[in-house]
Amino acid sequence: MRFDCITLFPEMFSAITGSGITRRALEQGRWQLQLWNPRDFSSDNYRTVDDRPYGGGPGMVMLAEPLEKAIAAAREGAPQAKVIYLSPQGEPLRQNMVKAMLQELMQQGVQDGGKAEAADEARLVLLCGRYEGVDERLIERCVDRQVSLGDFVISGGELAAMALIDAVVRQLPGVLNDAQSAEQDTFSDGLLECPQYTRPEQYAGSEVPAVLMSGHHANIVRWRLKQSLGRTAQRRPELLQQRGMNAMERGLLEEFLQEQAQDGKR
Ligand code: 9WO
Repeated sequence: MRFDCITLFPEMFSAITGSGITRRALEQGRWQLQLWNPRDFSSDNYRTVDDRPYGGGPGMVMLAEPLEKAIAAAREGAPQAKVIYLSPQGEPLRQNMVKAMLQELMQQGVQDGGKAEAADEARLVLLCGRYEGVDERLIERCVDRQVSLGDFVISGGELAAMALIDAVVRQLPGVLNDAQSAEQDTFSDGLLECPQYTRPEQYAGSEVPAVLMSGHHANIVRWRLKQSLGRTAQRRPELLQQRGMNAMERGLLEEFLQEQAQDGKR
């Protein structure tokens, strides 16, 4: 699987190539990164990649031509590769979208002959904007999809692109070990994570919940699900609404709320 990023700041991507799970998966050949700097595709001696916005106003807008040339270079040999523009105007990224992207990429890899070249032919192009954005005609001509991480503005698309790559790569088979399994993540079953504890047993006068020290596995599983349901109900009720609950889960949520009311009285 190959990610091609169009970026004026290729050095930033050392954040995912240089550390952690994404680095290990890269070293194992499970994914590849190609970086394309629009400056290398500009047509003047100054290597210009931006200009003032028509209609006036602050800031600069990225020129269409160097970006289109960079995108063409990124797609060479993979005409089916989709182009994603990371922007606050995009569709909100969700875990389901991450999973669908992974599926689509793995499907591309299979169609293009499996095994060796597959890692290369399953390709996603990520367009990272800077300044005030990108000439709209470039978006119309080249972008298949716009994706947003949420309703906030940052200085450019790079951090968002890296977040997207990280989210997809950690879903690849064999990237996480059993203990880290992506199936245990928040959102794998549409719920927030339960609280986590590690040593020491007492910290700043506060104890680890007794059930976690009991060694009673079934009770622990039940407690964790109850906490996840309770947290999701209180912090992200819309997630629980979408997901629904079975009778057992409704009982656990009821228990959570009663226990919380009890704790409140103490
Ligand atoms: C910059 C700017 C400067 C002066 C006046 C108005 C301005 N708006 C912007 C702006 O929104 N720039 C964006 C920076 C252009 C597209 C790339 N950038 C970006 C992507 N910021 N935030 C994102 C992003 C991407 C995905 N999810 C959340 C945020």
